[in-house]
Amino acid sequence: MKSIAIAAALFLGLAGQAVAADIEVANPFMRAAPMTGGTGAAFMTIHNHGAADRLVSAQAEISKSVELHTHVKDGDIYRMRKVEALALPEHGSAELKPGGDHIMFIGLNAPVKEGSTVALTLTFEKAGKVVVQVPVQSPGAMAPGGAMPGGMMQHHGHN
Ligand SMILES: [Cu+2]
Repeated sequence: MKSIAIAAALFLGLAGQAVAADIEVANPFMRAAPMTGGTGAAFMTIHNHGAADRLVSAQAEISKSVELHTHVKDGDIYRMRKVEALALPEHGSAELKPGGDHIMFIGLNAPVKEGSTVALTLTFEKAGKVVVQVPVQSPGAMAPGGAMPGGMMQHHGHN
């Protein structure tokens, strides 16, 4: 019984990590977003330990909609663009990071405060749903657990 309890604790208790089938989400973070009705963005590394898969959607309670976004170069400017899916190669990973692919929250129901946690459900074509607890960091955070002084790259800036 003891080992079962420990296994359950490991499965449920690891903050910021979720494993469903072959999917493992590491180092999720989101930037604090001050405006109700505004947008927010979340980032993470998704490891795929199985056959090729695709992240096809994301859901959260915090906003009216959640989209999968990437950045594409348009002349000298990088712009965000909605994508239908993010590819996960066989035994590969997808890195969602500022300036690249990300999860976009549109129409926030309330300000998202630094220090809080957002429950995000990711749906994969093959692996199914994975719930990730995403810690909220400073508005200019560039990496999990760290912040870029001065919020050098704002998500809205598309720079
Ligand atoms: Cu976006």
